[in-house]
Amino acid sequence: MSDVPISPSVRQVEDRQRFALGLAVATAVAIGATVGTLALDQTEPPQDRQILVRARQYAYDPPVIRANRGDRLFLKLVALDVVHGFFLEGYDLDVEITPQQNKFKVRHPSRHDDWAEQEEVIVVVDKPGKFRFRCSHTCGSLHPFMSGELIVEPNHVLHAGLGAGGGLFLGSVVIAWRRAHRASRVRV
Ligand SMILES: [Cu+2]
Repeated sequence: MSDVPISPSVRQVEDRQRFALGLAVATAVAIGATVGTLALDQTEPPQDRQILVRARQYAYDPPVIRANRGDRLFLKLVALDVVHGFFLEGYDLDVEITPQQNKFKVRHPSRHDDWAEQEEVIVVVDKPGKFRFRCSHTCGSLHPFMSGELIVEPNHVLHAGLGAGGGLFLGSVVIAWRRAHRASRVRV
């Protein structure tokens, strides 16, 4: 009778220690997987993409620009007929493009800055998603319909790695918990 209250508490302490060890291992595995994936991801650096956008009544060529998150877009814009605009939603960029000119005018609407003449505009696409670009300079009757789309793909490699890390972590927690649970039942 006298040793009965002592042995369950010792067992509980041992189980808790075992569970804590399992948890520590699981955490290490998860961190390792994530860090490993990040390191792997860095071996595929973001790309620089040279993109020529031709604007004419009432469309852009290309109508769709595709990139991956982190890429740098080196945009050159030309107008083939009349003055056009290129307002890129989500990236705070507005451009005015005049025919027969190598340079175009660039401004960042949220900064309320003046137009700056540039031969190239660099956009780092750090946000995944779909972003409309549209003509911001009235260019004719169908001007309101002149638009295109920038599609920025997320970094799938990174996402997959984080998912795998999380999955390994949860799996290891479950295994550690079941082992601790089974050990306590065996000894009863
Ligand atoms: Cu236009």
